[in-house]
Amino acid sequence: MITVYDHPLSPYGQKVKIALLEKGIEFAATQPDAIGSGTTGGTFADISPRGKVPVLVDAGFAVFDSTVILEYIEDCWPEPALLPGNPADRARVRMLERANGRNSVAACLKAAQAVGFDSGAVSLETVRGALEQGLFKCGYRDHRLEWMIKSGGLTVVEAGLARGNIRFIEPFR
Ligand SMILES: N[C@@H](CCC(=O)N[C@@H](CS)C(=O)NCC(=O)O)C(=O)O
Repeated sequence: MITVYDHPLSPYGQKVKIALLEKGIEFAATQPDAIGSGTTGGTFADISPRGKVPVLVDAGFAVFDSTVILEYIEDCWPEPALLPGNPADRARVRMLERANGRNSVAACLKAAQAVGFDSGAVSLETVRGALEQGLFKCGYRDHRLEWMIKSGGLTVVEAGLARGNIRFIEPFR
């Protein structure tokens, strides 16, 4: 059995589940504890050096990063192929972000709706509340930090540093 560590609201997790569903590969999806808090530990910390979802575990072998996972899936289960043979068509597929007509996409959307996405239960206010309680700490990668500074959000970063509700990416363990 394949296990996918993910979160129903993670776009990267959707990529992986959509590929597995398209290929008809059975999997169990599970959510690591405290995702987004910067304090995920245990088995998940061992298999996800940056503490991020998704991670795919296949017979004890763990692969992280959605793009690497998609390549692994394609290598292990080449049929039905998710990429066409022609380079231009392959590039076109790689540029696609959503394909709402597919059952696989609908299944992932349903899982996201089950946790409140689209219903108002998951809103910016919810995220703000989680940030204020320290349950979620906004993670800044280099380009996010650059964007905050360029868009005039330096004071937001400073306030986050003072309140301890932002964090930077830890080096690989
Ligand atoms: N490059 C990664 C990005 C994954 C990522 O940013 N995942 C987010 C959820 S959408 C996450 O796990 N964040 C938790 C954290 O930063 O602690 C991929 O494509 O898999």
